[in-house]
Amino acid sequence: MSSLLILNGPNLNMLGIRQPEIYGATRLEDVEAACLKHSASLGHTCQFEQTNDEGALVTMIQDARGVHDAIILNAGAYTHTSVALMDAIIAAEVPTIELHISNIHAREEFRHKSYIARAAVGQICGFGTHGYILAIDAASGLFENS
Ligand code: CA2
Repeated sequence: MSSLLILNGPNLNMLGIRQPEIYGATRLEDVEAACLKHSASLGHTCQFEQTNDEGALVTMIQDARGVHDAIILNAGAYTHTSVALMDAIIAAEVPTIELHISNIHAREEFRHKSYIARAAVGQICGFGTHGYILAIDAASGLFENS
């Protein structure tokens, strides 16, 4: 059994409440339920968190070392700005999958830059909230190959 940590950054608590044309109509609590169910079906445990606080995300990534086998990170807008999150992923040495609901490469130019991408195993974006399920499958593949 492997342990997954799914981290959600700023404003993702608004999922399903505002801007459904970009982020869909599914609420974050429904995404959490689907992630816990899918992880369990693959035999993994899953902790699901959301915070608007960059420092709290850094601490959660640091604390994952030796506790979780993989991190799935939707860092929200911090993706495009945060050297601190990039450094935390590198220091934690926990394989991290970068996740975005929208296709950040098809949006405004400032969203094309990702500091997370430099430290992540890979990136999933543009598949809506189904991306969370795809990311769990990707993490599961990492466990099989390790
Ligand atoms: O597509 C993604 O998952 C993003 O990480 C979402 C971030 C955005 O800044 C990134 O460029 C791409 C924004 C999260 C805000 O989520 C909201 C959801 C519903 C309503 C308002 C904001």
